[in-house]
Amino acid sequence: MERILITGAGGQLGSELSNALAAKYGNEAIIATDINEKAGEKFDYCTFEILDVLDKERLESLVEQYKVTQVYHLAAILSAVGEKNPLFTWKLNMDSLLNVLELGRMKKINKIYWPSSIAVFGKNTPVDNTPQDCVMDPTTVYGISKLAGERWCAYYFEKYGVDVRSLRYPGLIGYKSAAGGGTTDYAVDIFRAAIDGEEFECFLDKDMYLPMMYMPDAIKATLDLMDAPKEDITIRSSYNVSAISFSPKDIYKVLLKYYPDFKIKYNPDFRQEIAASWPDSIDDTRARLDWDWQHDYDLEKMAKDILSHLAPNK
Ligand code: AKB
Repeated sequence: MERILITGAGGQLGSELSNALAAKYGNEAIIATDINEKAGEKFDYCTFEILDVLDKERLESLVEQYKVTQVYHLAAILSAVGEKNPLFTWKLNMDSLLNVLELGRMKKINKIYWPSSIAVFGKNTPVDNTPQDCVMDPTTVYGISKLAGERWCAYYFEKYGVDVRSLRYPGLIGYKSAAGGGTTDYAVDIFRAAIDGEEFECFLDKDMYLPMMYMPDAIKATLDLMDAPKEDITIRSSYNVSAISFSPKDIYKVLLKYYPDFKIKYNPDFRQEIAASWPDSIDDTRARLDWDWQHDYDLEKMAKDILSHLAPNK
């Protein structure tokens, strides 16, 4: 029986991925962990443990206690927040990944999932249809940690045979939990403002195109990658995956169809510079060839789905 430990389970991706993994493997298979005790409120359906991912001994003892077979290591500090404390971001993002990879090397777990990001790309990366392999010169500490992490994943696979798999997520858009600390988060927050009838202040320029993905597609990509036969996985650093690309102006136009009085004002801050260093769109041919990746949601379909689930707060 699989026993799956998820770090950072209380986060935007973690809460939905934990649910999807519970639906697939059964509630008793899931050990959701988070540093934040309050996150436990989301996990009445499965085991929940407090875990600081820098605490290597506790991580190892949880793995032994619950006979864990797979770790989904999601805990990380994202791009915008990471710039406020670069050294701690590096420490948290890198040391925690190495703690998990070491469990793989010691054969204490069989499989690892670790997310990378489009933040691995930089100013000299081709902007359109960014290839899997190209110049990568990230400008944020988050991006640097993801690029180094990708190399560590490939290293642990090649040297020690650790079955670690990874995706370079675009901006992820969900409505079930708040986003936390990313440059792409405006595309999550704009829905709440539209529904609540508030003017939205956008921290990116109106024409700032970025690759994005609706959460159900991100969950599907993750589960498909983890299910793929080992021999089909030809990339052990991290796969490009893509779904949609849009700008703040594009998403605003879609929301106007539902809320004709919705107002937006553009007030770009330091996140605009981060976004400008990232690609507009991603070439994910390898994911499509290796494990049949296909996305389901475009911008219109995503917006319709999100708005059908959200109600005004007031
Ligand atoms: C961020 O904006 O930092 C993240 C990401 C693209 O990895 N959403």
